[in-house]
Amino acid sequence: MSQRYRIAAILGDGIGREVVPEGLRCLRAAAEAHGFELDVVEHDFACADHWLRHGAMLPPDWKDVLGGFDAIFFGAVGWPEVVPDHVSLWGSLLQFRRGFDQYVNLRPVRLLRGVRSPLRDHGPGDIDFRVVRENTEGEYSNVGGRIFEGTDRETVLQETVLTRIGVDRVLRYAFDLAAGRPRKHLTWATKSNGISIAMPYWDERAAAMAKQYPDVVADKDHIDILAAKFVLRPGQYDVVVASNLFGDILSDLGPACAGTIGIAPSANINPDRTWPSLFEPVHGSAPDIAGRGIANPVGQIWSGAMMLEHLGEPAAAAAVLAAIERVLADRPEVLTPDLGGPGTTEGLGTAIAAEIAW
Ligand code: GGG
Repeated sequence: MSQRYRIAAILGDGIGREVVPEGLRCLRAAAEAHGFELDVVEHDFACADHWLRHGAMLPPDWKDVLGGFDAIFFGAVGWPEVVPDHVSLWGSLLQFRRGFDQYVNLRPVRLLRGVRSPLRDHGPGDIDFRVVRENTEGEYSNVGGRIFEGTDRETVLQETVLTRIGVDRVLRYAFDLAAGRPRKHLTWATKSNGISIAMPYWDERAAAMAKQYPDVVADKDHIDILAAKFVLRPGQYDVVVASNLFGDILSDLGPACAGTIGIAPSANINPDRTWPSLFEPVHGSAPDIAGRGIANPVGQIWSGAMMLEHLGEPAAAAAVLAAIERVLADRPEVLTPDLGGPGTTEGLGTAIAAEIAW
């Protein structure tokens, strides 16, 4: 009997509603070609429409509803005309990351064949690194408040939260990842000269972890110069580990250097496998282009490949990525406008699915 995986699909808002169907199209093609089954259940929460109907982003029993799936395939969240962005994010995606202890956000950055980098002198293969973003604490703490509101003493505080368990577990994941890669190089992002309590602690834990990995060449960069070096010399990076906010920024900047944020995938991983992991493109809901059928589905499809890898289908995952690369390189007529082509979301998704099935 063939292996069967239960997948929760959440389309979310904006272009999430356009790219998830293309991701599913490609996943189904991969399942057919590689002899496994996908049991996909779509959920209509974690979107502005759910907020309008119920006054909340999620149903109260969301954890029971999603907790039994093998993985979650997520689009994008955010429709600021209806729900303030911090409300929609804290009401959905951040609940999933925390509730399912998805403490690693793995975001590959690769310059693929067929994609032009805005950086001079960079071609396919020249950029290939992984951003490991801490995903459950740090600057995304929701700890703080406002006092003396509406007075001239109005004061706003928001704390960064680092726990020893939280820092060590994401560092360990990143060092393990670096140890398994040919270059065995890890850079940790910091800002310990300015953020004088939290970041020296982050540095201390990273330096202690480095001692346990003598084969990994580990160094640190302050976030400001690290961002500059991503643009100037992205080829020097291999694994970059960063706090929640720094990792979020770096994992948008990296793919922008590698052509377009539209192709960037991510995996919100619960490495202990006690809860489902969640796979989503790095990009958001992009209200400015939503509904026009021109969003790039590659970030969603590549996230699907990461999901297959996580589920234990590495051959199918590799086939999806190879199909993406072939279509990007050889089918300029189906590429979406962010890639310089005249194509549509559906056209690009269909072309990649056909290539997987071939
Ligand atoms: N597909 C990802 C998405 O919807 N992102 C919206 C967003 O603002 N994310 C912030 C984050 O990843 O922390």
